[in-house]
Amino acid sequence: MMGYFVAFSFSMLALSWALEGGMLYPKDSPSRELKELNGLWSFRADFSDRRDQGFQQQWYSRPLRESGPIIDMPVPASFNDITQDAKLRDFIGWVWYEKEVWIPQPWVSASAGKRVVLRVGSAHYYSIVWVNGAKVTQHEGGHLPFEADITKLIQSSPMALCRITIAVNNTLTLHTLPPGSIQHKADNSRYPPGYFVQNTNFDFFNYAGIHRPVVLYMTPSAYIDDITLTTTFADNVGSVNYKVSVKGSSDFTVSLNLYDARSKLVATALGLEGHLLVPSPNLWWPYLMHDTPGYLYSFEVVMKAKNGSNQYQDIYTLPVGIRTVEVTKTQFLINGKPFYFQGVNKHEDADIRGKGLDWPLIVKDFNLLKWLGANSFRTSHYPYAEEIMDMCDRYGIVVIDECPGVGIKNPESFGEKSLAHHLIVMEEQVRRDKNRPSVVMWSVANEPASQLPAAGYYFKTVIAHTKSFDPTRPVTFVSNSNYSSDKGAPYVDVICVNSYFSWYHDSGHLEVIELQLNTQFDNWYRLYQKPIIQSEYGADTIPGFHTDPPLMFTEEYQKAVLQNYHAIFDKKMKQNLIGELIWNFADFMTAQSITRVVGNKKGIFTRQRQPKSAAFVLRDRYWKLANKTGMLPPLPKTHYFDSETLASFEEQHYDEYEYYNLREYSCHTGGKGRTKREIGLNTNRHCPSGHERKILEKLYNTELKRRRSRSSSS
Ligand code: BDP
Repeated sequence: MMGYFVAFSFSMLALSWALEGGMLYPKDSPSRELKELNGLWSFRADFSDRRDQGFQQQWYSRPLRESGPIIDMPVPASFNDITQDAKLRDFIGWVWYEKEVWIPQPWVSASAGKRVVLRVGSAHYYSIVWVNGAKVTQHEGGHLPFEADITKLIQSSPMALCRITIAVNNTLTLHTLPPGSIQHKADNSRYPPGYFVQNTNFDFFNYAGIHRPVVLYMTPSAYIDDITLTTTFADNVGSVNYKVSVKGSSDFTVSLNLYDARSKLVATALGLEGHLLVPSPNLWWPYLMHDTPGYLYSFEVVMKAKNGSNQYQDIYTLPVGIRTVEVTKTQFLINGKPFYFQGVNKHEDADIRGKGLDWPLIVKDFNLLKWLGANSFRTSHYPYAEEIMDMCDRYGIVVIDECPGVGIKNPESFGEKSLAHHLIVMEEQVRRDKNRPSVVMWSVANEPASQLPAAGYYFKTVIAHTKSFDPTRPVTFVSNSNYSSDKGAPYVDVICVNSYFSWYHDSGHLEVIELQLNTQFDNWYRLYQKPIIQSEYGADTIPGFHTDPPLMFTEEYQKAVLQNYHAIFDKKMKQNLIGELIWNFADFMTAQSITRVVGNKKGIFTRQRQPKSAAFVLRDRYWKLANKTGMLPPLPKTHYFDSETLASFEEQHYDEYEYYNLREYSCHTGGKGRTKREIGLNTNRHCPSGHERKILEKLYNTELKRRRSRSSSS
């Protein structure tokens, strides 16, 4: 399978998907059902010397509790920080998960015409799955979903408990993504027998386990397998271009319905491929660029099939945002308008759960992004959970969708074997995220050794391959190589550069930042004439450390680094700088090292999501930028509030209001023709000021008092 890729020429690679079938996010519909398997699973790490006891003893062939001791393990979560056992925290090798579940009877009966699928949102990194002792699938790589059709298996013993066993191995080699290497330390005077460590070239803790939801879902046996949507917009008409694939029957009809956000039908069509035209569409806009960012239509596919005398219907609905993306020599255009990435880099990382999906954390992070005035993030350094990406689509948060190609440094990791795997990973990632309006660019790697001779062919191939599956989005990778020796940069659409002036170089010398940054931008632009994103910059900061003048690791130093960078950003954004992404949104865990104090502390928020001083600097900047670049949606000059709507309006617009200036206001007290008491509020957006909320409250209360005293005196 792997050899398949390298045997074909470059142009052949562009012609076909190697992956079998689609990877639609499992959801309920009138024809589909879902059973979540999140919660407690049985768990055992295989501590045997060769980590192969589980396979020798076939732990999958009977309940895990029968082959040895088990512990409870939450899913989704990394296993590393769940117990007090240091050996498990740093464990490398196979861990075994197991859950026993009942399958709903209507799913199982052979005559019911149903298909049952087991889907894992992601597991780190290599997974093998058994159901009732029979192997059903295996998958290489974390961060992306995989699934297995288990219909036949469960139909063969319909009344039995279904035992799901998943073995997961977190070992990284030179050919995995991310790459790593196992180092055996043979000196018995210094290390115990069999001692080995996992080396990696990336700066985050190598959390492992089942990180995203595991579900069983049911579809009819003739079913909608995949949907590919692209959108265009011209002359005030939007076009949703669709391609649907159906499996399980060759005798079927497909109809498509497009609904707006109020569930009003706006277009219909028939057939597997075509266009739905939407006159005067509501476009999908980024947060702070429009007053209804993240506008989504619903694309409904209704498939009716026959298999002999059996009839099936399958319904699947996908959100779709109508928007365009374009790159010029100096700009990034969304819907034809210049877009500036004022954003962050993130990690999936938190106390206790590690990289496990966690709803409270997700919602908190989106609230912080909105608070910050951030309109975008990069999924540094791997694809994030589908649930997070859904939020981006809905909130209008723009995403640079990065694959797990982080730390590709060793020449061997640029060889054919690694390349073949990288191509599959890009296919899986595009297959998963291709329909998301929030995703505006793919990033195929972070800080590879792109100065190596092999990097030229490698990135040319990976980028072309990605484009062959998605010609609608630009592709990049993030570089920290010297501009003059980077072999991959000729193939990217946007130059993304990381730099840490006054931190890793010229440590403590804030005064060099402006000059060095200016030179960096000039050099890259002169050579490539492509727009540039500062894809990382920042400084480690221990919250609560303060000095003046600023010293490294203090909150003042982090602020000063940011401000020095911002001075040049302000200049360059008038030329060809199209974005700035702070490193990092929040502190995160790393491997232990003498340069890390319980993790990387470059967050503007702590790991517990509390702001450091720099968060306020960035917040001020982002809201001002949105205001200055005209990205804030124009507020109507005057708002009228009656008593019922006032509270909810304030609630919804609270963030924006802090940054719009309220110049004058006036009260309308229900003159002729007015049935409700109203308060009018005039805004002027060019002069940020304090909290209108307070002014509104005051206005409202004064007005209330006045009316009460009037009515009691009359
Ligand atoms: C960059 C890496 C990022 C690191 C960061 C740092 O892309 O993953 O965490 O440096 O050192 O080089 O803080």
